[in-house]
Amino acid sequence: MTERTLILVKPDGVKRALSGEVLRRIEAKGYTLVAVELKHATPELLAEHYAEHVGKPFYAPLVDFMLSGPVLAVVAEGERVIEGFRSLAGTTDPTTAAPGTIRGDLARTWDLPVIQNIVHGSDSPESADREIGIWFPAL
Ligand code: DAT
Ligand code: MG
Repeated sequence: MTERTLILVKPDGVKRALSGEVLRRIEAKGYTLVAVELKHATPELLAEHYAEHVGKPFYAPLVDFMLSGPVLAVVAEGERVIEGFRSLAGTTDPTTAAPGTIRGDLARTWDLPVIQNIVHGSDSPESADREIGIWFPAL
């Protein structure tokens, strides 16, 4: 079934000039770009986006990190794109993310209070609907 997902190139990816590389991988896989916009997050927007993580020990450093620079917000469309992009991204910890994935190829673990792993991707159809509404209310 054709679906849409919300992808973010996080501040580490934008700073390292990897936005184009992430878009290239999304397009090379055959997904369609529906919306692409450089945005600055706010604490309020992140509290919605990361609602499931509010109160966890890494939440405050996660917010600081996500506010440390612009993010590239992307809506991509395609057959099973939600799980497909999660697979392209690789697992959360970049040290053990599989080679061939965005996180596995392009990130490593730093001695930081929060994991910096270049990209976000929605994890379910419900999350995708919610997150697209947060980042692209006009869509
Ligand atoms: P994912 O981004 O793979 O969906 P998540 O939703 O569990 O992972 O967490 C959101 C982000 O928060 C994740 O990309 C990196 C950071 N993070 C998650 N768990 C962490 C932990 N135990 N320590 C530090 N940072 C963490
Ligand atoms: Mg997540």
